[in-house]
Formats: sequence, structure tokens, C-alpha cells
Amino acid sequence: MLTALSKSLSEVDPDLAAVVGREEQRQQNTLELIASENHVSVAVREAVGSVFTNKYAEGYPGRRYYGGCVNMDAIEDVARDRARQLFNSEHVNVQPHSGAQANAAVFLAALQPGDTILSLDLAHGGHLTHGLKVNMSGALYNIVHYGVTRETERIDIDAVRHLAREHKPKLIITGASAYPRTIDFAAFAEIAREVGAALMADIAHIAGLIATGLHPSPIGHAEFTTTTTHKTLRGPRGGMIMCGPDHAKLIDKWVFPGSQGGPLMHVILAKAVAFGEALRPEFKQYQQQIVQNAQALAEALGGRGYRLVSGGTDNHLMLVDLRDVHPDLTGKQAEQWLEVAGIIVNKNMIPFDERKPTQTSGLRLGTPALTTRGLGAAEMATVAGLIHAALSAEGDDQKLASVRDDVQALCANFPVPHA
Ligand code: DSN
Repeated sequence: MLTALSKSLSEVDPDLAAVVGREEQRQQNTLELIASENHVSVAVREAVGSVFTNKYAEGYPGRRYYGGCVNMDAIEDVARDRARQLFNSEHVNVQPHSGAQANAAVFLAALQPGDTILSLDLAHGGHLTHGLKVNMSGALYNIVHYGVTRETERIDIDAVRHLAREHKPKLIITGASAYPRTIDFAAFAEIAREVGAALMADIAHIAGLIATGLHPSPIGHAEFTTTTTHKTLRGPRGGMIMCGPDHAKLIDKWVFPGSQGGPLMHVILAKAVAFGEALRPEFKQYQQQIVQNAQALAEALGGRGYRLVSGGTDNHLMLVDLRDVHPDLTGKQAEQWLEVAGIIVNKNMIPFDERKPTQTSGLRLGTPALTTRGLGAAEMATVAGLIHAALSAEGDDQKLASVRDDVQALCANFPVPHA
């Protein structure tokens, strides 16, 4: 029995081991442009695969419901200390299993069912946990949405103020999953104060930029700041909540026991490792390069006739409106053709899109993963050319295969992190 449990995956389950091998090859041989994804360090992967996966540690350091938690307390304390330092936040809860869980805990802490939330429309770059009807946020709370203006495609802060005065929300959410411009947290805080609402900043996408001072921080403006740890922050998949001392007990209570049971201690170890990496000076250089790469990619695509929503980007992502160059091409079809060519993206609504969310007129592109591999601004021009070539192939197998060869040649020069 013990001997069997000590065997490696390839010995004990070669079929699944082969799938892992294929996924390693897929990641190495494709260009990952999904804005919410990244390639973590070997150290972070090692932590996720560590013996900490074996342990229950319900509760918090020093106050656990299980014995044997001495090392659990040590790593959770390190994770919390590093996160506090990274974001200059007074209180951090590192236990949320995901961004969705982090947001849910804030809602439970700040709201009663039926209360009103004011948040960015998903169709204008928001997130499904910010009030989509089929999500618990939309099912339990009364949702009012703000959006971007038609002219600038940037958040209409006057409309936010107007809607806040009219609907008196209990919670205003700022934060997005497909918004390429800087968010003015101070302006949101001013509106929240005026109408007596709490402010929640969901910084999942831009956490790495905020940690390194490349985007203004919501800390000090928002009562609650939530994030994932695996996007620009380049940690393991997971979530986190930051708040001031006045809300610390409430947040901790609504994470555990309010909405979760045992924390994923192997993931908390990996969060601590990733926060340690993010505190090093080279992480700031990495974030700077992400932004430079996004600007270079946006410019190169613009040079090939593609319209960028809002005219460009301030952060790690951009929304490409396909219609000027390919009027009949949907985002769905574009995503599929690009995948055949080895370029991984996701279709995305553009503001005021006339196509359905399952079709869309746009693509969302982000540079965190390519930047991790070491691609720079010069390579972004190449990547734009490859994207244009794949989209212009109109599904022709030979043309797509030729782009795929070029993609693989580029990938070979920039390996993903490996042991
Ligand atoms: N699914 C994530 C994204 O792609 O932005 C957000 O949860």
C-alpha cells in the first residue's frame, strides 16, 4: 500500500501523466495572451504541490480548530505579513479560495440580501461576481450598473455619481476584468462617502501594477479591497481581501466560518512565496515591462488598422475591436482561428457591442504571460503581425499552419519557467 502511494504520477497513472506532459508542451508552444493568466515560478508550483495539501487548519493563526498547526500558523503569518507590506494594507485575509470567494465574503460582511450594489456592467468590462443575474451577487442583491461613455469608452464618473445619488447603494464596486484604463479610486471614494456607501475595489487584474506603484492604489480609499493572486501578481490561483482594522474581524468571520471551511494551506504557502517574489526589485521591472509590452502591442495592432477600445491601454490589457479590419469576423471565430495558429486569446464584448456575448466583436489581449517568458516590445510587433496573419487567413489550414510554425519558432526562444 505504502509503496504504491510513494510512486510518481507517471508510474501510477501514465495516461494522466501524459496529459500533464501535453499541457506542458501546449504552454511552451503557444503564445498566452489571456489577460488573466500567467506562468508562475517553479517555486510557486513546488509550494502548491507541497505536503501542506494534507492538512486541515480551520481558523486563523493561534486560533485553530485542529491540532498540528504549528507550521500552518508560520506560513499564514508570513503570507499575511508579506501581503500587508506589498499593498501597505493594515489587515489581510489570505484564505479566500478565489476572487469570487473573496467578493462573496465582502458582500456577506457589508450587505443584507436585497441591498443595492452599484457596479460596472459586465458588457462594459465588469465581472460576473459584480452582479450578473446568474451569479449569487445578482441573485441576492439589487444591482444597478454604471458603464463607459460611447465617446471615450472610459468609465463615466458623472454617471456613477448620478446613479449613486439616485439609487443610494449600500456598496459601490470599482474594478474590472476587461478595462484598459486607469481607475480613479479617489473619485469613487468621494462618491461613496457622499451617498453613505461602502466602497469595494476588486483589483484582481491590476494587483501587480498596484503592488509596484504603477497604478494608483485603492488602499486608504476603499473599505474593502479584493484580489486574485494569479493574474499580474503571478502567484497561485487564489483570492485575498484587504481592509482596515475596523473591518478586520468582520471580514475574517465572513471568510471563515461565514463562507468557507478549511483553508487551502498549500495554496497559502504558494501565496507567501509569490508575495516574496513580488517584494523583490525585479518584480517592479517585470510589471513595467508588462505595461510597455501592452503599449507596444496596442500600437502595432493599431498600425495594422485595428481599433483599440478607448484608443489604447494604460495597463496590462487591451480590447481589440475587430470590425474595421474584418467586418464579418466574430470574436468567437477569431479566438478559434488564433488557437489553431498557437495564439491563445479570449473573445470579448466591446462596449455597446451589437453581437451577443457568445459571439462578440472583440478580443481581449494581455501581456503578463508573454512578459514572464521574456518577450519585449520588439517581439510585440512580431506578435501583432502573427495575430494579423492568422486572422487574415480566414480559416485556410495551410496559412494557419504557416503562422503556427512562426509562433513555435518564437516560443522556442522564450521558454516558460521550468525546473
Ligand atoms: N475569468 C477572469 C478573467 O479572465 O478576467 C476573471 O475572473
